[in-house]
Amino acid sequence: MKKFCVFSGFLGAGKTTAMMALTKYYTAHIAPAAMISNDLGEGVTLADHRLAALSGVKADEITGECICFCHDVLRARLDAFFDAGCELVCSDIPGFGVGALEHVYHGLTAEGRAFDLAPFTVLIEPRSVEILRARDGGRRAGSSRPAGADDAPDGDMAHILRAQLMEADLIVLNKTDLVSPAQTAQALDFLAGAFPAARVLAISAATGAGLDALCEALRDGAASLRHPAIDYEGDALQGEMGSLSEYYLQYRALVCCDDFDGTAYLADIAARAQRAVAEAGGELPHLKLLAWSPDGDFGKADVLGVGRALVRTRAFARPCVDVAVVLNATAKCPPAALDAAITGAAEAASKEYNLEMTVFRHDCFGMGE
Ligand SMILES: Nc1nc2c(ncn2[C@@H]2O[C@H](COP(=O)(O)OP(=O)(O)O)[C@@H](O)[C@H]2O)c(=O)[nH]1
Ligand SMILES: [Mg+2]
Repeated sequence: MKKFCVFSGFLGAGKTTAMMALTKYYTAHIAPAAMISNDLGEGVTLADHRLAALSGVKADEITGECICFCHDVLRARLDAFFDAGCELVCSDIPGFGVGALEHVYHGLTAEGRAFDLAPFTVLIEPRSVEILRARDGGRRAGSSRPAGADDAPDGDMAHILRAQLMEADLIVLNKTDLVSPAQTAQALDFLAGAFPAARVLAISAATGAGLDALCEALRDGAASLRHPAIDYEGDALQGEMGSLSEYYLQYRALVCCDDFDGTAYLADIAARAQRAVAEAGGELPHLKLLAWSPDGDFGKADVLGVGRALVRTRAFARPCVDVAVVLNATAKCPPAALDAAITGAAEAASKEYNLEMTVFRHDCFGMGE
């Protein structure tokens, strides 16, 4: 069997973490599987792929372009994995993924393909379900009103969340380890009622709960290739998408002492960036901070919003002597202000920790540009 699966979903929902967990679980219990990290930054290895590679997962990346618009590159990556014996390959979508059903699934199908498509999968975390529930304003299942035409106020990205979920064949509620079983059941109920065309299931990519059911759903299920009634060009959706900016910074930091704490350094950058974006009046749905040393040790921190606690995803096992650092962010903030906030945070923290930065890559642009 050769099967391809898109993992869509909001920033920070856990797509990369879930694809890593799925790939490992599928390979161990069903058949060889692999993952592709897709990001818009060009030329260098980005945080998600570096994380997967450091974690020992069979992984590749497509950078500089969305898989929506580079089917030749995507097909070449898939062929390489399928030729190597993989039976399932999953890929995420950069940014927010809205439109991937049309561009990737329908596009590949129209061109002809020699592999199957697994259910179009959309990840969501409990907190985002709460946003939708709060903004629902009495709208109920089966509503004929298209996404983007609801009453959600600006700023909470509810139009993007809703449009993503409308594309789903399979909705995966992730991070269930952070909520109670009753809250999980309530969130699943809401999702099943609001998006009746999709199957819903719950997992925790962190603990592995529910991965067996997810693997079975992808192995046994098929893409419906529906055409959901999403107002892709509508002002509300376009406005939300156009308000986002992408940020990339990759550098090497030379360490001057023998007790440098890489984990604290990442947390320091994260706190400064979070504060600066908040002061600029922006929102920071996802900032990824990954650093690794030549011996393969690595640390990772994630910011999932200006008002949310920093997530210390992984701590360094040892003091570092020399680290490579990748910062990737998507933010609701004009590019110049975002650039100043995050670059300023990295520079200030590096000064504080007495590190000399050698920058390899630095880029920041608005998604609406
Ligand atoms: N508690 C918890 N955290 C998770 C889970 N899945 C992902 N995360 C964390 O959520 C943050 C964002 O995850 P990531 O996979 O980078 O999200 P992506 O932007 O959708 O690819 C990271 O700090 C992850 O460690 C989960 O199942 N439980
Ligand atoms: Mg990711």
